[in-house]
Amino acid sequence: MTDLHEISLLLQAGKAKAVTEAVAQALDEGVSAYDILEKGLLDGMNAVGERFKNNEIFVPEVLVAARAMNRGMALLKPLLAAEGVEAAGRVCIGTVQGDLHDIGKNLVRMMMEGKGLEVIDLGTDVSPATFVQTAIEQNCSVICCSALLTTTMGVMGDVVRAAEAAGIRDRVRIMVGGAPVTEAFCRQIGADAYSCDAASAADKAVEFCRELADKH
Ligand code: B1M
Repeated sequence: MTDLHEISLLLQAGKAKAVTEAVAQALDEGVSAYDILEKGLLDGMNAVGERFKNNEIFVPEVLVAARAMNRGMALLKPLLAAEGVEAAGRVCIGTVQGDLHDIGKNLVRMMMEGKGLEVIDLGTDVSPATFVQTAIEQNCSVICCSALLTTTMGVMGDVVRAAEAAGIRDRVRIMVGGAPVTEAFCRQIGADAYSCDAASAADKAVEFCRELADKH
């Protein structure tokens, strides 16, 4: 019988092939996709997120763990849909217009997926209109903006204004992050939350999704 904690440990070690094999074996043995997700993959990714937050591991380790997570998830996704497991919420994420840095944004996306969120990745160089249009059309609870340049971080303020102009400000939370972004900047532009790292961003997004689900 596959030990689900073993899947968590394999994921933390970034062993993508071994994770895929262990997930396939657990499914063969009749373990539910939900249990494999919760007690194996998400448990592992939560541990990775905590260690990353505490500076015990760094970007390369997170990326290999996230790759292992994605491989395992690929086997589970169709089954989870069939089991009726609902995502913890839906968010869209992108690097703002004029900015092509995406390593941090990808890490944030992976951590959010690791928390069970459905993440629509808009890529880089994303205009305020695209963020807002996606949030409306895909019914996202959170818009997540990343910026790495002092010359592009101002676009985050344009995203807030575009959301206000579209009349969705009461039902969509706007999160910002990236090396030059600060808590004070977040407040100044009227965004809802600043996170300094990927793990905190994922925690905050889950919190916002829960809050909005309770409200509506
Ligand atoms: Co660029 N670059 N770069 N670059 N680059 C910086 C950002 C820079 C600080 C380097 C420097 O001069 N010291 C500087 C910016 C200066 C400034 O604005 N003050 C700079 C510059 C100037 C430029 C160009 C203009 C250079 C040029 O062409 N003259 C150019 C701009 C291109 C463009 O975007 N239009 C450019 C290009 C590039 C590359 C293409 C070569 C490459 C990007 C590759 C890629 O991303 N695919 C690149 C890189 C790699 C860097 C550095 C070296 C590393 C950035 C990185 O990936 N960090 C960077 C210098 C540095 O930071 N040491 C630099 C690792 C990543 C994990 O961290 O993105 O901060 P970070 O993400 C963190 C948190 O910030 C947070 O979570 C992540 C994980 O904890 N986070 C969020 C991020 N987004 C979040 C969103 C959230 C919440 C948290 O909520 C929604």
